[in-house]
Amino acid sequence: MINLSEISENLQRGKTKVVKELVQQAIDEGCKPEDILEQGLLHGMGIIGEKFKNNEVYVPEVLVAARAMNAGAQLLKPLLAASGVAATGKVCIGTVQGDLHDIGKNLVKMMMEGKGLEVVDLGTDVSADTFVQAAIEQNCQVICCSALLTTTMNVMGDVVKAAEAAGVRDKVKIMVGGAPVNEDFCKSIGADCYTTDAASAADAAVALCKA
Ligand code: B1M
Repeated sequence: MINLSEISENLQRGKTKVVKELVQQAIDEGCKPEDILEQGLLHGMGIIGEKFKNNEVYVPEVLVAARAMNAGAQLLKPLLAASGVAATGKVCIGTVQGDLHDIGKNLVKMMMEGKGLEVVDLGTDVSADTFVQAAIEQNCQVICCSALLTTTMNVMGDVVKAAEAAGVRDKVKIMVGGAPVNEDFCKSIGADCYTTDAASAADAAVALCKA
């Protein structure tokens, strides 16, 4: 039986091929996809994050770890989405302007799809106007903004203002999340909902679409 810490260790070393093999092995052995994600992939990414902060590893190491993380997560996607039922709403999601971090955003997207939501992925470095235009043109009930940098989180406030300026603030809900964001920040910019992680973001988006 596979030890999920092997996935974490190989992710930290950026061994994409090995990570994919181990994730597949864990799936085949019947491990819960949530456990593979939390105890394998996210655990490894968390350690890389700490080392990055302490200047023990640098951007190239983080990038290869991120690639391994995404490759492993792709294998889990159909399993995490397996509980999905008929679409319960439509949302758009992106990482805000100036910010290229997309691992968390991709996880949020995956969980939302797993709940049956239709998700329009706007990618990274998304301007406030692009979020709002996409929501209008694609008829999204919720705009989901992710930010990982203290220098970019303020773009979320611009999204709220852009929705007001476009006259759609009463028609679209705005959700925010990402490591530097919290409930107080969410309230201060006038957004509708903050959640800490991908699973609760998906639950909250479903609730907002139903409301
Ligand atoms: Co960057 N980076 N990075 N980085 N990076 C951080 C964020 C940092 C905290 C590291 C550090 O120094 N401690 C720091 C930010 C400091 C700050 O602002 N206070 C930082 C920095 C400084 C930078 C650069 C400026 C470094 C440089 O160039 N000198 C640069 C900026 C580039 C840019 O964006 N313009 C940079 C670059 C990079 C890489 C490209 C190397 C790479 C990104 C690769 C990629 O995403 N494709 C990278 C990475 C990987 C990280 C760390 C190590 C890991 C982030 C991650 O993916 N975590 C990160 C350190 C850390 O977080 N410990 C760091 C795993 C992911 C699953 O978690 O994204 O938090 P997270 O998502 C969670 C929740 O936050 C939540 O759900 C997710 C899962 O449950 N969530 C939402 C996210 N979005 C949500 C939306 C919601 C709800 C919940 O509703 C809509």
